[in-house]
Order: sequence, then structure tokens, then C-alpha cells
Amino acid sequence: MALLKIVHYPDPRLHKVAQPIATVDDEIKALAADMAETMYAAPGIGLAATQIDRPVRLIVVDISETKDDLKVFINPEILSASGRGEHEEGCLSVPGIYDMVTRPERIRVRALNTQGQSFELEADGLLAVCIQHEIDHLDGKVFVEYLSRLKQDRIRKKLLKHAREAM
Ligand code: K1U
Ligand code: ZN
Repeated sequence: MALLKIVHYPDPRLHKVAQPIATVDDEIKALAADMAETMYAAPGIGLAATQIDRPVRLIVVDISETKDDLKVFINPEILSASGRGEHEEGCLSVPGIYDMVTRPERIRVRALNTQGQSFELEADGLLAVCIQHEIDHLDGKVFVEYLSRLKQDRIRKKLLKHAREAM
């Protein structure tokens, strides 16, 4: 297994639309395992393949305290969404920034697992927030895009300054 480098906002690679995965083969299984390792090490509760510069439709999520409830979603699709709820979000691609985002409260999602089998899941609370946040990444959207233009500009400048200082 391997730790993967996470791309930071405002890198344009975060705005690529990820392509569906045609076959769940050993390469995809290894990518899912590496992404899980990277998510746990960060630490985070989710990671999308877009964030490690692999624009394919694969996300990993584990919101458990004990870090033993890994969920892998290949080609995830939101089948239905209901309600509205506000939740604080963070992002491993936008380090140090947390803000409130309003999204549907409850979702039903369909995806393939690492055996290539289709499954459906009902989610609410943090799990629903995290799955929607990660699917946004696959569609090239970063959570800061839900914030005001002023906040987005401040975040962009702050992270560009950090990147320059790290060089
Ligand atoms: O997509 C990502 O960058 C991962 C992101 C997921 C997420 C968090 C909160 C709301 C929506 C989506 C993170 O994991 S940020 C880090 C984080 O929230 C966290 C880290 C350690 C323990 C608990 C949470
Ligand atoms: Zn994120």
C-alpha cells in the first residue's frame, strides 16, 4: 500500500470531472486501498480520487470513531435527496479551512463495491454530508464554492501564500 499526495486548492486539477470506472479490476482495488490508507493517515473521514489526481469516479468514506467502517463507492450516484441541513465541512484539499454548508439532509446512493457488485445505501447526518462532499469532488466541485465570492478569494490567497512559503 502507499500514501498518495493530496492536491491542494486552488489547483485546477480539482475542477476536472472524473470519468466512470468501466471495470473493477485489481488496479482499482489497489487504488481504493491506497486512498483509504491516505485518508486514515491525513487524518480525514473521506477522500475522492480527484484529490490524488486520479480523475476516476471512486470515493472512500469512514466516519466511525474507531476507523473500522470503511465504505468504498465506485461510480456513486445519488438516487434521491430530501430535506435541508447545515453542517460544518472541512477538506483535505483545503487545509485549515472549515465553514458551514447547507445540503440535502438525507440521500439514497447507488454504487459498485470493490467486488464490482451494485449496492444502495440510505444516509443521513455526517455520512450524507461526507458522501455528497466527495461526489462533488468527482464533479470537479470543492466545498468552498458554496461560500461567498469574498470568502473564496480570501481562501485562495491564503492557500497560495502557504504554498509559496512551503517552496
Ligand atoms: O474530502 C475531503 O477532503 C475529506 C474531508 C471530508 C469531510 C469532512 C467534513 C465534512 C464533509 C466532508 C475531511 O475528512 S476533512 C477532515 C475532517 O473532517 C476530520 C479529520 C479528522 C477527524 C475527524 C474529521
Ligand atoms: Zn474535500
